[in-house]
Amino acid sequence: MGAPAVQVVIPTYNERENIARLIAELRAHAPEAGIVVVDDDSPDGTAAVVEEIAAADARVHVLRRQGHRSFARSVAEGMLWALARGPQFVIQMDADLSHHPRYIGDLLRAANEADLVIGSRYVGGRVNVVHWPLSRLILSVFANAYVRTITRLPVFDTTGGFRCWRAEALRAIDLPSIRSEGYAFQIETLYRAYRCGFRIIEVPIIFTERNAGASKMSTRIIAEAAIRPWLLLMGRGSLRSRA
Ligand SMILES: Nc1nc2c(ncn2[C@@H]2O[C@H](COP(=O)(O)OP(=O)(O)O)[C@@H](O)[C@H]2O)c(=O)[nH]1
Ligand SMILES: [Mg+2]
Repeated sequence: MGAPAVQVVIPTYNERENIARLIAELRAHAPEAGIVVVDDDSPDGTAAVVEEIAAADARVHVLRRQGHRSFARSVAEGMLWALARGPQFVIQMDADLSHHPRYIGDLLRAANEADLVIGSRYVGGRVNVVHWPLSRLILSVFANAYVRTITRLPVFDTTGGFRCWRAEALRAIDLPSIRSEGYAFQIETLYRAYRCGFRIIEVPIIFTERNAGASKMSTRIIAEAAIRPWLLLMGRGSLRSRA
């Protein structure tokens, strides 16, 4: 059994009710993929659930983080762990089944022609979000328009976390130097990929709001995501550019 060509990185915080189902769905849609769950010491025991699954599936791994909780650092650590296993592609996705594994085939197919594929809620002039309260939908649509206007990124879904990276592209954006803590990570990594001149494609997904567990979205996370585009613009001279 060689190392998996696809590694899936899943950050978790209190996803005990979702993670087993997600891994089962992943196995149905991506039987060969490696799966790395990066848990931020969830009080609900998420990591223990994954360890139990990992005992019977050698391609499932859990990274337990301790101390300072950070969505961005969790995803970055998971990605670096995945890259060290020499995959061709690294997929990032949420644990709450909002990002359904049924789309992984679409992401990987598109990845033949791209360096970064975004599973997009907002491609093609449509809003493909199910079961979100109107307030959350307005926030997200506004946030994406805001980020696009400031950064000029030619992407409709700049804040989503369902993405497939070609390993070379993910290596090139220098994950250890990412400064975000929360979901601004999505904007920062996308911006770096764009500035490096990588080919970015969006494929449509239907995003369904979680039905178990709670969202970790917070005012602090929103504030960081609002400031980050300006910081990216100010710092762009220091970024290596292939374009
Ligand atoms: N490791 C880690 N994962 C997190 C953290 N915050 C959120 N997550 C995970 O990131 C994903 C998206 O979070 P979620 O709360 O669903 O955000 P929302 O979909 O924007 O409401 C889920 O898998 C969460 O468990 C964190 O601080 N650390
Ligand atoms: Mg969610």
